[in-house]
Amino acid sequence: MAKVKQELGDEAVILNSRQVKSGWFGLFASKQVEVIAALEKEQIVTKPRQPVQAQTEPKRPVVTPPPRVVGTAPKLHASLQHVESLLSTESFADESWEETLNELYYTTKSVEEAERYVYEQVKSSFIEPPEAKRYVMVVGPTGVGKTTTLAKLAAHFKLKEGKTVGLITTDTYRIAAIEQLKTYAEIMSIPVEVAYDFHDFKRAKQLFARKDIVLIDTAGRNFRDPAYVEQFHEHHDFTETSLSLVLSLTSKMKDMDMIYSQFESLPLSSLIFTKADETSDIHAMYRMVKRSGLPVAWMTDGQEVPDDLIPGQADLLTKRLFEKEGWARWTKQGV
Ligand SMILES: Nc1nc2c(ncn2[C@@H]2O[C@H](COP(=O)(O)OP(=O)(O)OP(=O)(O)O)[C@@H](O)[C@H]2O)c(=O)[nH]1
Ligand SMILES: [Mg+2]
Repeated sequence: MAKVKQELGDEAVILNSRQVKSGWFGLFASKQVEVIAALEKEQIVTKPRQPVQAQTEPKRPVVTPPPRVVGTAPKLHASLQHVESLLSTESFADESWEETLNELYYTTKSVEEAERYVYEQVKSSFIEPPEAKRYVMVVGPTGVGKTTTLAKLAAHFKLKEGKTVGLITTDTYRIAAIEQLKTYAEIMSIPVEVAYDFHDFKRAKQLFARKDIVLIDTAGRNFRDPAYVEQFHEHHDFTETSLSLVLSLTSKMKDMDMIYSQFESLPLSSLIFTKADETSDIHAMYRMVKRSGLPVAWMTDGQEVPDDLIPGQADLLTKRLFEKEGWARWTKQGV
């Protein structure tokens, strides 16, 4: 950096550096470092720097690099390091905003402008969630927080929206699962029906015929059975059912991808992300939204029923994502 600054001035940035070998067929080779540095975009200078090498070694001819390293994503200006660290995560691997960001920064010299660009890109990927249909069903793997989220939703619809609510659980594998939902329902004075099969389910729906909204809990393991999935399609009318896939933000990206593949054949209408409080990387949400093209109905950030529930509005999700990334400044500025 000192050498670069000496030649190009304080404004110079290092675009790329790599080790190069010299010598005949590797003989007498010594380690050298080739550095590509630049000033303003218009005046990119790609000049091989004096290779850094031991004093005792003879000088080697300098390797002249091509004017621009094709196929290598341009790195961002040093002032945009926090942006670069976000973009280098797996969730943003498919995006190529670096060039635009550099251009924006070189033209405006404003970190805020570059931040605003990323913020707006992320925000525009979140589709506003449609209003919940009369039946709201949650699906997803074991332990992601389906039942807890359903209890939060029951409280939300009853207390905040003043609706009449009914609960149906089709998760009958564990007695504890039924008890869990019944306990929440009792506290909120909401009726619960347990459906052991599709026949029971139909009956439960009839019992709740006069409820404004009916929330349905499911067991993740059912969806591993192709016969169940086939029946599931037959027995549910998805014109009146919002089907939400629940994903935990604490899952590894690879696992989240796999879970999504397992459920994507269902007529999903939205995603629900849970456990935002247990991870600092909530940007996986961005990747799943891009992959599925689905809106985020809700996000949850704690075990407290009914408090820890956030509506899936684009501005709230984006703000939350950047807060978690430690870009506190964004929220203060209300970018
Ligand atoms: N920290 C945190 N914990 C949560 C959140 N949502 C749910 N949990 C916890 O996650 C655990 C599992 O939640 P459940 O609601 O039972 O999950 P489930 O998907 O219904 O699980 P199964 O019915 O066993 O498939 C419980 O301890 C919940 O309190 C959240 O947003 N944040
Ligand atoms: Mg459950």
